[in-house]
Amino acid sequence: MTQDASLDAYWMPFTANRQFKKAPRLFTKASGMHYWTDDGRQVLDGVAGLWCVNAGHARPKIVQAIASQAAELDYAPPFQMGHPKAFELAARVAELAPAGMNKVFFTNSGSESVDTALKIALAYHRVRGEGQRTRLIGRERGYHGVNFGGISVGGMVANRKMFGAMLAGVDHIRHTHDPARNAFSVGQPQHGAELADDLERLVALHDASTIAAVIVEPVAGSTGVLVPPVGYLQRLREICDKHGILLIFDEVITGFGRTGSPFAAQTFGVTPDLITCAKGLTNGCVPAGAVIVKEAIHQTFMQGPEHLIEFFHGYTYSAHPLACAAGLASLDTYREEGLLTRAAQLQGYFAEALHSLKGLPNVIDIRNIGLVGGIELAPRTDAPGQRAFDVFLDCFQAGVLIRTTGDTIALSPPLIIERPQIDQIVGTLATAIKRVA
Ligand code: PXG
Ligand code: PLP
Repeated sequence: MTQDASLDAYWMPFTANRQFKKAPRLFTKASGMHYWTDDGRQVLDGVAGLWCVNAGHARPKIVQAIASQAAELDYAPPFQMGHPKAFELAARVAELAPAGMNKVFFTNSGSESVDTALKIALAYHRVRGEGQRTRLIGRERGYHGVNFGGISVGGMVANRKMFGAMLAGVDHIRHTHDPARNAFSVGQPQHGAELADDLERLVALHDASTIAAVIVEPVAGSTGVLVPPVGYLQRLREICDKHGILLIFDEVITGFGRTGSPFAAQTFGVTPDLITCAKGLTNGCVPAGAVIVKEAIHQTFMQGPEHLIEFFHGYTYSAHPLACAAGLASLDTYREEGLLTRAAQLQGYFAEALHSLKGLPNVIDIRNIGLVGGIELAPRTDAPGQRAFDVFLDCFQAGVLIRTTGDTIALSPPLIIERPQIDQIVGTLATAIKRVA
């Protein structure tokens, strides 16, 4: 098949461009749990767009809020100026966050939230007179977006290897994936809390006095849905406290209800010092992200002459009026429909459906928490990722959108999903997995 010339100019992100343009997959409409393709086929959304459309698509209240906001106040400069909805949204986000985390810095994406959080951590230590704490610690297999800070602390080799030295002074603790002990765990795996002690190894190597912060995803998403072992995050918190290291939870995927609470911090009962979020903040409708910060950290910055800028950072589009309007309407929708805790109610049914795939050809692990699931397939010899991608194509043809990363199939449906739709996703997947050799 030759390529359609009208598709030429767009260099697509994280896409096999040449392959895609020979057989394009285009969505032209969305509503509720569904997309429609350009050839009019309905596709059930098993991934909430890209882990972001938590209340489902084209929700009237959100659509209306964005439209009215565009007409009323299209843009307001965020530096030395404000607009009411920015303050309102910050307060609403703070209300949802764990107690004591009540300051909110706005960005436009998860990647920007991550780089913002890392900068807050560095500046915080410097303001407190511990400017030698410059080291940032990530985790193997972590995904923290694509900006230089995020790929430096990130732990996915394909996202790092092309980009030189990245940030200096970064190290990584081990990942928690341990299929030998934990394969097919339902919910949190039992084994691996001790992997948090790997941070002690880095403290012994670098000395705690050089370490500013540790960043982890409470549930790793992009790398294939890795659920934290029981006790792991608690132990990480204890070690950070012991050494004065800030703990950053990257909740870009887990934020806004994915694991059954507003934030995964609440699901797992561990409060970090900073939370990065994006995606569900605006139900994916307008690009936006945020960093939620503990009161005491923010307070540390609020000293010196009052006419001075406390933190030299921000984006032209921080707290964009359209994003704030979309954010407020999204939070209203989540609240009215109980969506931020709905995953807790559905997770038993979801888990049972997912784990029914155990025993199908090539299925080597199944992982789940809340309304997120990972089904790992054995890679084909010499063609890693291809088997899962073929399953993705098969499901797409059969009217279900899933996501693959390597040979793991990831599911994270909109939180409005109903049980028959869970059955449809898992049934379609089962057929595809059996068909794809
Ligand atoms: N941190 C985490 C934990 C994420 O999951 C980002 C940061 C970056 O967010 P932005 O908005 O800059 O994309 C993410 C994003 C996938 C996939 O393949 C996951 C994400 C983005 C794109 C693809 O599963 N997560
Ligand atoms: N590059 C140039 C030349 C700029 O003037 C600006 C912002 O004014 C930026 C980059 C950063 O853009 P943003 O604030 O949208 O991140």
